[in-house]
Amino acid sequence: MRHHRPWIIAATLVIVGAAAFYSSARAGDPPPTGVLPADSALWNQGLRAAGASPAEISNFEDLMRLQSPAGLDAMRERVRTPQFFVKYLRAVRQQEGNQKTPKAIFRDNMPARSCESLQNVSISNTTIESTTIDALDGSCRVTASVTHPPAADRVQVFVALPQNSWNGRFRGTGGGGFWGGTEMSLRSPVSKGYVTAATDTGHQGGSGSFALNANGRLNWQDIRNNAYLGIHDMTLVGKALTLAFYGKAPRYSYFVGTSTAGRQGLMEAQRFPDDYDGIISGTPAVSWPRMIPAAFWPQEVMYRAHNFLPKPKLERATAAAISACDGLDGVVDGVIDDPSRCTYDPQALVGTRIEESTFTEADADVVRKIWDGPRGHDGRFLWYGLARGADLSTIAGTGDTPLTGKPIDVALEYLQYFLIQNPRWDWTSLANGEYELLFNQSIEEFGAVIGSDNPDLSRFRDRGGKLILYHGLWDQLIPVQGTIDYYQQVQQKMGGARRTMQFARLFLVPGVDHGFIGAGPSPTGLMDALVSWVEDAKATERLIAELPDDNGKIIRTRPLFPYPQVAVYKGTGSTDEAANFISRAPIGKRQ
Ligand SMILES: [Ca+2]
Repeated sequence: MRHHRPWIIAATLVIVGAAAFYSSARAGDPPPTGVLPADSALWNQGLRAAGASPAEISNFEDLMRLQSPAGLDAMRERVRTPQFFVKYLRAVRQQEGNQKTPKAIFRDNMPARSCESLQNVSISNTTIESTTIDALDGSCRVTASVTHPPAADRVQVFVALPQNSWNGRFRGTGGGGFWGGTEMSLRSPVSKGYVTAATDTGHQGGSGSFALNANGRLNWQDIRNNAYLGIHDMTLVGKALTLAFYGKAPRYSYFVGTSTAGRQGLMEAQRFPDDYDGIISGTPAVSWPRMIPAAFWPQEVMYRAHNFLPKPKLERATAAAISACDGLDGVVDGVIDDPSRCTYDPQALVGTRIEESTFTEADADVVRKIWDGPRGHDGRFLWYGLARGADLSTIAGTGDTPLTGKPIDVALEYLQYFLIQNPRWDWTSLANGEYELLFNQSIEEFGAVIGSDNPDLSRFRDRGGKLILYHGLWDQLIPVQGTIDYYQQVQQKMGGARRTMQFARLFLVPGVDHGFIGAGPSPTGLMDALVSWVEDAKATERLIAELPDDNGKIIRTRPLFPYPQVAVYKGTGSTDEAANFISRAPIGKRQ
């Protein structure tokens, strides 16, 4: 657990998904100012000292511009952590998978016309709002907006096109939480020669308030835009501009992202299978209408029990589960490789002194219910809980004196705006049994629009599409079991495990959280693996995960094999070296 805390902090900054989940403005907060804070000169210094490139510094500045005043305050706290910028950069580069720049496809990869002239490209229901040359990387930047008559909606699309050394490919990016996406995601892909695009999916910012219009009624067009249309619009506009700019369409198209972007990737494979040749869907927010209310479940449990647990108790329960189950995988390393085999019960902690208080039977009951996940009045299964080992304090957040619940924004706002449909709703008015009714409503009202859990990927498969799914087993927001459940449904629908492996593979990553950070090594090389699979028919047989120390030095590597295979220590050699682990089918696991 030594590396857990600082890396989580870095991860919150890195992934727009996590950034939105963790630091999105609360309903009452002033909106982001779009202006750089006074501290930015100091932060630039820190970044430069840590070895940041101008593009990386610019990305950090963009991220700061997206923060609300409250978000900036939180950031000032985080920046004080020792070695913060070293860790931040390491996590940024890790998230990018330390990917290579893929080889250029076309001999002639220069634009056929000026950036400015893209202003005159005609795309149906689309207005080109601006064209500029980016001062930092020299790419042609186009902002466009798409509408869906008769609705008077506006989906903004941001496209970056390399002015030289286009690699012949298109790459779509996605968002996090309620964010559809941001321009900030463009810098890294365009630097590797991709034409790349992002979209706000029809609303700005990270709040769920867009779900209601001025009259307090559901804004269905914006909900659809956020659920699935915005990413498709972005893809069509991005490809049309590519064709116009270079005189040729992209040879290959990829969509890459985690969290909400992971959900968006699955949605593309299901609804618009012609959009992408390859999709990387990390820690996907699949089954959103179940998963998001499930992120409120710990608050429902604690509120119903009149027993809010302080963070040290939650942390103790997690630590106790890890030490009880660490060795089940044959290596004592602070990581449970297969949490589904860990049945540690918090009853064992009852009577333990934790700081100022004692762990009680009631505390054990709360922790047990959080691990089990949401259940209905008769014990009916509603959704999965977090795996043992995952940090509980994110969705079971508490604070203040006397101690009270601090629901995570994305879950609270979903209840407020989508389900109760009242921005002034107070969650502590939730009646007994109401949670289950809201859960049912969520599935029935929004399942078809935003669920993205249709297992029929035949159209995507039949056109040669390839899908890499990956998920950290200690995800503290999105229960990993939901992704396993979805993948098993795909296996059933698509003709079994072997046939599914031919186009879709799932990699589970032990000991890492929603940002792929933790006591376990984080996966690398995902983008390179996908490009090889799509373009050279080399399926991804394994990924290598790496664990850095606080200075960014790699101190452990492990292989990751496609589900349901697991990495097992062969019994000799260092457990810090991937070469000493082999692939094995788990015992007693259904496939
Ligand atoms: Ca272990």
